[in-house]
Amino acid sequence: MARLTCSNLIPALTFLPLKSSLCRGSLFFSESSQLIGVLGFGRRFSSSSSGRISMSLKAGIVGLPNVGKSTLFNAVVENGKAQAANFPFCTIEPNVGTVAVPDPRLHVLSDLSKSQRVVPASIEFVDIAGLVKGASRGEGLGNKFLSHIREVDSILQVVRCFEDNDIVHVSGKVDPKSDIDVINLELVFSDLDQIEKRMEKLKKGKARDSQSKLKEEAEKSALERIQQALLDGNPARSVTLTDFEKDAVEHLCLLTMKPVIYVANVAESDLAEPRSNVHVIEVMKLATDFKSGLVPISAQVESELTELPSEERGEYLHSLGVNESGLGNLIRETYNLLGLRTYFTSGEKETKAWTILSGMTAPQAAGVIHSDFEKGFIRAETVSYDDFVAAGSLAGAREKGLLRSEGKDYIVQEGDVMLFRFNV
Ligand SMILES: Nc1nc2c(ncn2[C@@H]2O[C@H](COP(=O)(O)OP(=O)(O)OP(=O)(O)O)[C@@H](O)[C@H]2O)c(=O)[nH]1
Ligand SMILES: [Mg+2]
Repeated sequence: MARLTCSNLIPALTFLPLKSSLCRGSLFFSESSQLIGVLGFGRRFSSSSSGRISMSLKAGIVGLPNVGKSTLFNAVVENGKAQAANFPFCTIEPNVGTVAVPDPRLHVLSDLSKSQRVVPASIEFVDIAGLVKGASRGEGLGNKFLSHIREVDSILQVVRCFEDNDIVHVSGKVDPKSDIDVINLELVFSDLDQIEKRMEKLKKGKARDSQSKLKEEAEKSALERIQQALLDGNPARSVTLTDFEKDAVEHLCLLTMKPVIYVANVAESDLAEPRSNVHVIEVMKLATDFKSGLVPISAQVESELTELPSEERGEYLHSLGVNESGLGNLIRETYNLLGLRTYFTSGEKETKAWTILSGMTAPQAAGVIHSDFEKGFIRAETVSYDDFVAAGSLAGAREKGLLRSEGKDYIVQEGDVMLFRFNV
């Protein structure tokens, strides 16, 4: 099962801040003691390999100072108000905002079900202060900055690929490879430092029972291999670990364990053909070597788009030679990078996208709506998105024999439309 790290730093049971009304669930159908479906509950979560669900899904925007991180944050987060200005270390405290994941299937389902409202899946973006060489030793905003990165589940590394003599570059020239090296090296140094401290503690071996001893041994063995990988210049995520080892090292929240997407911030003139920019080609090569994603974007254009009335946005994009804004792509890539999947509930009250981790069973997926759904799970009436659309409704799917009654071991598939039966 996909794993997300460090969310245990976030207090349990944080409700989605999209709408305050989401904090209260409403049961919409009851059949003797069985309740079917709940609308309105929203929870953020992540999961360890044990299947235990904890809260939060955060993508951290990281990079050198003055490369466009806050500009991107303001574009991606509705009503984003981070200060973005032409001087390094403009951002000190992190800016946090929630972003809806665009999904055209939601509107199709909502039209078919005549839903009163549509609730998309969401992820949280965190705009973090710029990082410079020596940060792991306290340079620039140093260690404080690094602790903010520890709290996120994935990293969006913004790399400056636009030339503009008016915008200060902290090292004096646009050089993506050198910029990426600086960031990655600081993350590696910070992890090495943490591993060294942890190894010292583990040497003292405080485990009392055999189970704890086993875990300590697993942690030690994993950390030795990670340390070697880091010394060879490779990230912690490149090391193959067993689920038990992953669990054992999870509490360290290693920075290079987090998945990365490189966001190539290009000039508006490069938007139509980003590959014509040599800097983008360079970032592309590195992203392939590091088995990471790449999304070219113009933070400047995206932020200008948010200032325009929606009817003028298409025309502006057209004038730049592109059909759509790059934000949807960035959000979807981030969602995929986190190993997330979507299932839907759809009824007259609302159509809603629920976020789960790849590999979750039906009761675990039900638990995302409410823990009672997981505890009292009986079965899940399930139909694929395509079959739902073909049949026009859940009732239509039932008539055509397309509605399946799935049990506790069913692995929820991307796009399933579900109705849970459970005992409370
Ligand atoms: N020409 C151009 N300027 C940009 C682009 N993106 C950002 N800028 C400018 O670069 C400057 C810095 O942008 P910010 O978004 O504040 O950069 P940051 O990475 O958040 O900087 P720190 O918070 O200091 O680390 C601002 O003046 C932006 O207008 C871009 O795509 N093209
Ligand atoms: Mg900033």
